[in-house]
Amino acid sequence: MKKSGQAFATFPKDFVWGVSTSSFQIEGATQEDGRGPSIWDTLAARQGGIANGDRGDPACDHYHRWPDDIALMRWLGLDAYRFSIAWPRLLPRGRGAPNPAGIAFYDRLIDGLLEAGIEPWACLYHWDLPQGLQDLGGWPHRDSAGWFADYAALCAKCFGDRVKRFATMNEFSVFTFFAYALGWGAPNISNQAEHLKAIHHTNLAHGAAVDALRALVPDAAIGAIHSVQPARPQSQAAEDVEAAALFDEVWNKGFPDAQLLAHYPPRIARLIEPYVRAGDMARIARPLDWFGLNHYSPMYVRAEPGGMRWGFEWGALPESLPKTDIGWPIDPDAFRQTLLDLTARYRLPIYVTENGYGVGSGEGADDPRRVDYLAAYVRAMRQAKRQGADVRGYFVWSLLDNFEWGAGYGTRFGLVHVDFKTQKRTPKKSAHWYRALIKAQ
Ligand code: IFM
Repeated sequence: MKKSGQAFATFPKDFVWGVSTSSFQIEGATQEDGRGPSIWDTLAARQGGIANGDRGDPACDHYHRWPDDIALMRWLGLDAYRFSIAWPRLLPRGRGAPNPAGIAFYDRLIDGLLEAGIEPWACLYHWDLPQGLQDLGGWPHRDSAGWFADYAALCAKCFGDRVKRFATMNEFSVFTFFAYALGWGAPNISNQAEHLKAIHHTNLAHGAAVDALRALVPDAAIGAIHSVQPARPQSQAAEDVEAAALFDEVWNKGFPDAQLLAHYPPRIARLIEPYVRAGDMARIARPLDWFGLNHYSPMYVRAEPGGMRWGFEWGALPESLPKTDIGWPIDPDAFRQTLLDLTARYRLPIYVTENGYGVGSGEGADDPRRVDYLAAYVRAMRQAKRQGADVRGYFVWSLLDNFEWGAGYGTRFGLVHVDFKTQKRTPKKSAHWYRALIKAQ
């Protein structure tokens, strides 16, 4: 990887520079002002659910410290901020009577962002399903599409006068795969039939939410956010190549193909058929304005009968590739290629809604490896743009060190260091680097 140096890649004036976060990972205050429990609260309360017994409190206490966090964003010089709305804050049981205090929190946040000249990009779902809806069957229940559409309509009515960028969900493939194939993420159920139903119903929920948002906020630019990491076989053995092709459908293509091309990729299509009703694909494939890409690194896969309920397992990583502190391969050229491939396949403007560098533990504000990683990925994005990729914006994951799901507070992705005991925020070297990059545009 080349060193970051001082010369910054430059981008058009209207290129959007931002950071991303999500509600459960930063807000804390899980029991305050009428918020209901989410499936991640339930998992965290279970013995051994999250590393170190960590929970959604205190996270970054963003629920109270949002003015400080907006000040940090302003200091960074951001154009936009992608956050997610906590469904259980607005609708404590997932449906029924809205919670005015939850709505008021996002009103304050959105108004604060607009006053600071930062565009709010709201994602409606970043994995914190209300536990009340899980109790009714969660995403494998077909009614979940309607529950989500009603919640989307509420968000549109409350915030659509000021928010004009909406994403329906973040990383459909990841939260369904972790929950229903690996049994690792909430609600922690490992069962392939449930996984297939969850895939189809989150796709239906997406389509229904797009319709609700369009009807209520006609001038909104609406997208969905996908995790796309090139799937590579561990070896050239036929079974590993086939395993990587299947993994590619489950992780990368199952959702955007359904939403943008109106069909499932072939291997999934055969399995999901029992759950698809007449007219469903048209309900899912509603016109969209942009493609949200979360990209970190290529993934290596090998065949393993029965592995992860699908017949594959994580493969060995090539020795030759450098890795992040948490062992993710560093390969900026894979990012460049992904941007070109997505432009060709889906023909939508792409916003990179996540890219970042994770560190296992013990990191302070001195993070030169994160700076090198981000600099190399931004350069690769510039190259992809020159080669024809329609990429219009870039959001670093993440503004703050935060709750990293199953790893709890042990893994840090922030540009800004958070001391979780005192809640002191300290911009890292990477924050200074990102600020200078934005200034140089
Ligand atoms: O923290 C997560 C985020 O919630 C979804 N995308 C990947 C990030 C890093 O693991």
